[in-house]
Amino acid sequence: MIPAVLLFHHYVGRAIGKRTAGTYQRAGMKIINDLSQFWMPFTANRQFKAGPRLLVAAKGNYYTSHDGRQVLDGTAGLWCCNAGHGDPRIVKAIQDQAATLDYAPSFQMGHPAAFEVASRLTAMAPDGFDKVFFCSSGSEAVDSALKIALAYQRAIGQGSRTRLIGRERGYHGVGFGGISVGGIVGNRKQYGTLLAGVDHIRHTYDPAQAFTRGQPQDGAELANDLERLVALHDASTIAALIVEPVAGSTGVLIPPVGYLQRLREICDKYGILLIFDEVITAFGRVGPAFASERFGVMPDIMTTAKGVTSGTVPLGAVLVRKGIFEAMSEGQPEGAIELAHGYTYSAHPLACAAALATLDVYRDDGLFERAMGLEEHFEQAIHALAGKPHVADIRNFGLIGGIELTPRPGEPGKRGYELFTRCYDAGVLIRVTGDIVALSPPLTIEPGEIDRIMETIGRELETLP
Ligand code: PXG
Ligand code: PLP
Repeated sequence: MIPAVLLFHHYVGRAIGKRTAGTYQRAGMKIINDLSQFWMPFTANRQFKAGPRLLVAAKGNYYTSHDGRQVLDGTAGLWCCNAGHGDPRIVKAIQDQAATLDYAPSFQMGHPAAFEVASRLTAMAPDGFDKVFFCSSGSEAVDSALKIALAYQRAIGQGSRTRLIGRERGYHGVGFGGISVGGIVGNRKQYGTLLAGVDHIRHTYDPAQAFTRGQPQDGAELANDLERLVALHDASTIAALIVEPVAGSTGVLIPPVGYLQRLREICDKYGILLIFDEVITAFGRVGPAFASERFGVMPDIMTTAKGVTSGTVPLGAVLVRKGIFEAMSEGQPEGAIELAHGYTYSAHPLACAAALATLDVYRDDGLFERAMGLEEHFEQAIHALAGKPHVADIRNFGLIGGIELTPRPGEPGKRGYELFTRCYDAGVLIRVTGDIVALSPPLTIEPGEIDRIMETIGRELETLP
C-alpha cells in the first residue's frame, strides 16, 4: 500500500503538471483535486498553486508536509496551537464529545460544557471579569465586543457614545467592525467606507528603539494621542477604545513601559470602555493566562480565540467585567433579551469540550509557567540574529518575536516571502507579514528547537538576496 503522504504528493504533483481538473482514485473514492477551487484566505492563490505547500499531519511541535518531511512549527499554526499538536487528551475529549452530543443550540437552550468553560475562563481571568460571551473566532469576538460596548453605553444613558476608536497598525480580524477599527490599510482599502464614526490613535512603533529587548522604556506618552481624539470628537461621542496589548499581526509591536497604564487612565477619565484584543496574547503566549495580568492593566472587555482550544476546534470568547451585563439587564422586564446578538455556533459542544481539555493541559503540564521560563532563552536566541544581512530590528516579548527586514528596493514583501519559503524547505515554519518575520512557537517548544528556528533563519539570511 502506498502511504497517504506519497499519494498526496502524487495528487499535487499531477495536478500541478496538468493544471486541469483531474479525477484520482483514493481509497476507493473518486476525488477531484487540481487545487483551483479553494479560494485560499490571505494567500496569493496563483503563486501558491504554482508551488503548493500542504500539511498532512501534525504531532507535538512538528508538522508533516505533503512530501513527507518533518517541519518544525515556529508559529503554533497561526498563533493558536499553544499546546503543540495532537495532544491525546484533547483529541479524546473532542472524539468523546462528538459521540455524546454533536450539537446543541445556545439560543434559549444550553449544554453543560458551555457553562463549565465560562466559569473556568472567569476563574482564570483577572478579578472582576464575570461574564463570557461565546462565538467561533477572533473576528467574531471583536465584533461581539464592539456591539457589547455600544449596547452598554446606551444602557447607562450614554447613547451619544457611538464612536469606536482603534489604533494604526492594529489587527482585529476581518469582520466589518474589526476592519473598521483595524489599522492595516491593505485589509481595508478594498471595502469602501466601512463603519462610520471610527477613528484611530497612532501606532507605537519607534525606529529609534530598534533592537530593544522586551518593552521599550520610552514611549508611554504615545498613549496621550487618545486625548487628541477626545479633544477632536468630544468624549460624549466615544464608546470604546480597542487595542492589542502586544500587536501581533502587523509585525510584533511591543507596548512601551507605562503605555497601557496611561491608556487605562485616559479611558477612565473620559468614560471610554477599554477593550484588549487578546486573541493572540492570551493563554500563555506572554506568560499568564492573559496579557492584561502580565502588564497589570485591567481592561473592561477582553476578546480571545485561538489558544483557548489550542487551535483544535474554532472557539472565540469575549470576557466582560462586572457591571456591564448588569447595566443591560437591570430594570428590564422578565423575559427581555439583554443582547440581541449570537451565533449558531456560539458555545459549540465540540469547541467547549476542546477548550476544557486544553485548559486542563495548560494547567497539568504547567505550560504558562513553561512559556515564562523560556522567555529569556527565546530573547537571547532571537537577538543573536542582530547583525545578519537585512535585519533592521528585532523585537520580543513572551514567546512572541519579530524580525524586521529591510525591504528589497521597489519590491516590498519579496525578501520576506523568499525567507519564508526557504525556511519551509529547510524544515522550519515561520510566518512573514510583508518583510517582518513573526515567531510564536508552541509553549511546548524545547530550547534546542528555539535555537534551530533561529539558526535556520540566520543561515538563510546569509545567502538571501
Ligand atoms: N484579533 C487579533 C488581535 C488577532 O490577532 C483576530 C482578532 C481575528 O481572529 P480570527 O480567528 O478571526 O482570525 C486575530 C487573528 C498572522 C495572523 O499571521 C494573525 C491572525 C490570524 C491569522 C494570521 O499574523 N490574527
Ligand atoms: N445567513 C442565514 C440565511 C442564516 O439563517 C444564518 C443563521 O441562521 C446566518 C446567515 C448566520 O449564521 P451563523 O449563526 O452561523 O453566524
